[in-house]
Amino acid sequence: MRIIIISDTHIKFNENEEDRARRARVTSFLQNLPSDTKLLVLNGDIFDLWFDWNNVIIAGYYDFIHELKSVINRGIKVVMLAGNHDFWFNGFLERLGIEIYSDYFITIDQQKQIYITHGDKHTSNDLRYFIFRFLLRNSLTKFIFNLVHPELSLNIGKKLSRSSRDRQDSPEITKRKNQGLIDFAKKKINEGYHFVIMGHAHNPQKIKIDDGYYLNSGDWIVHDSYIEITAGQAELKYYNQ
Ligand SMILES: [Mn+2]
Repeated sequence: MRIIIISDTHIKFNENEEDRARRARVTSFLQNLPSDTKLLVLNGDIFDLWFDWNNVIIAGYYDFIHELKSVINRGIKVVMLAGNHDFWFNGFLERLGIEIYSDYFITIDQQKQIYITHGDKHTSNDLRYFIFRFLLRNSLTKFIFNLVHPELSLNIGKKLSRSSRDRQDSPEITKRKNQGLIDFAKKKINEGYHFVIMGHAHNPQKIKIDDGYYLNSGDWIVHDSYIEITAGQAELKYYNQ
C-alpha cells in the first residue's frame, strides 16, 4: 500500500502553453498512480487560485477536477490541504469526495507517524506575508469575494495570485524561509512524528533530523517531484512520463 504526496502544481485556468503542458504532466501522473496507492495527498497550491461558489465552478479547472474524481473512482482516498493559493473552499471538492484540511493532516504508515502541512505558516521572518495571509483568510474577505460577480472576482484573484507568485525573494530570504520549514520539522519530529512533509518552498528535499525526516515535495513548475511512502519508508521521487 502506498501513500503519494504532491504539492505546488499551480494549475491555472488553461491560460497558456506552459500551464497546459504542466497540467498534462500532472494529469499523466494522476492517471498512472501505482495501483496499490491507498492515499493521495494534495498538499497545497494545487490550484493557482481556488474559489467555488454555491452553484458555480471555474470552467478552466473542469478537466483537472474530472481527473481528481477519476482517482477517487479508482478507490484511492484523496486528501487536500490548503496552500497559500488555494484555501477558499466552499464545499464543491468535498462533494466530489475529497477530504479538505485547512492546516495539517496526520496519518500513519507501519507505526510511523506522518505530519503533513503546506508550510506557508512556518516560513520564518515573513511578517508582510503573515498580514496578507490573515487578510485573505478572514471570513469577511471571503464573504465580499463571494458577492462579486465570478468573472470580476476571478480577475481580481488572478492579479493577487500573480503578484504573490512574482514577488522574487533574494537568496538570503529564500534561505531563511527554508530554514523556517526545517526548524518547524525539527519541532514536530521532537514531538514524535517520524516524517514531517511540506511543500511551498518549491525545493525538493529529504533531510534526516534527529530520529525522523523532513521531506519537501518540491513543485511541478521545475521539478515534477513527489513523495512516496511505502512499507514505512519515504522517498523523494521525480516523475518521468
Ligand atoms: Mn505555497
